[in-house]
Amino acid sequence: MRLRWLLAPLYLLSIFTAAKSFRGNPVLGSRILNRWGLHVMRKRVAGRIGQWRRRQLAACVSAEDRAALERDGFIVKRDFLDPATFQALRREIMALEVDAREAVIGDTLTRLIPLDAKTLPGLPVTHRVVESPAYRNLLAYVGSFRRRPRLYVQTVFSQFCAGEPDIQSFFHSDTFHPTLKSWLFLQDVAPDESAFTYVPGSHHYNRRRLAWERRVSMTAAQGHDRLTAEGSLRISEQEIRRLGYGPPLRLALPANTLVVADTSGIHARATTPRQTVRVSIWAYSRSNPFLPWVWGDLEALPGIRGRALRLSWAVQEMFRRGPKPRSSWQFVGKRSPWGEPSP
Ligand SMILES: O=C(O)CCC(=O)C(=O)O
Ligand SMILES: [Fe+2]
Repeated sequence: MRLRWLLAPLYLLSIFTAAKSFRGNPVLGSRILNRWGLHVMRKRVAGRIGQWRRRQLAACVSAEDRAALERDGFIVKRDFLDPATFQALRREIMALEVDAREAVIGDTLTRLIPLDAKTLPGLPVTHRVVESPAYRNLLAYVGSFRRRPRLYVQTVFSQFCAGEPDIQSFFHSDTFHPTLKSWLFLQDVAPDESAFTYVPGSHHYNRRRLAWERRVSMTAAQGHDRLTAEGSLRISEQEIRRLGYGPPLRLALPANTLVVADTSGIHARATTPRQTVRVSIWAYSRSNPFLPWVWGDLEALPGIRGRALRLSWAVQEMFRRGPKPRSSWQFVGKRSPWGEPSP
């Protein structure tokens, strides 16, 4: 209890950061403050500042891409790379065999291989693609920051084992402010496979959405839904309709399609009845959403550049106590993106 009081100033200050856990922070999770509108106010202010940052970056993408993001909350670029570059990139990724991290969440195993200062120098085509203005400008615009995204080869093995559906397969918003995730699919994703699914327009909030968020935020800290308690509000399809949004769109897309999404909108990973493998170059970026500028990337500093991800993983490992359940992220030794996981 005393510790909570000592931490009170930090809890208060985190109102002005990307902190999102209702359960982990008694200020953000306070029923009274959220009844008065704390959560909704953070969403509105961060949304406005995010729009302003995006306007600063508007010149780096086409009018068509800006219109797609505004309308849908995501941008889809089919045939993103020319065929020869795509094949060369795919060959490089297929031949990778390096230290990977895995987690089994519900019935799904996800493997992550970082694309960073350790792996990228051995992957010249991939390196060129992920540093290219065509790629980085789209990510910067949707993410509303000129920052180095965290990059990985992500492999999703659906129906890897018997279990509950993967938590990613329930509709949710990742966080309260504009934020970026992107997938460059390295193989086709068929309509009955684990396609990324998004509710078009749900990155915009209307009055009903704000009223719903206010209601949920009041009890999220005590509620039994872990995702919601951690600040990624889960929502049912019925509720999505009630808030006035249209039907979810399953993005079943051919290889060499780039999807760049604002995952503050409502989305999920489609469930599939089959064992499937989905490999993509996955990018993720999140910054303090209240910053009124797009620059200032600490992760681009010499010495940290391209190493931030492994540093943060090393810190996580340092603080980890006790046995690691398979549901938590851990290094599993050398893996290749398409390699069969161990049972
Ligand atoms: O992998 C997907 O299709 C979506 C998963 C998801 O919800 C996320 O990464 O935030
Ligand atoms: Fe998500």
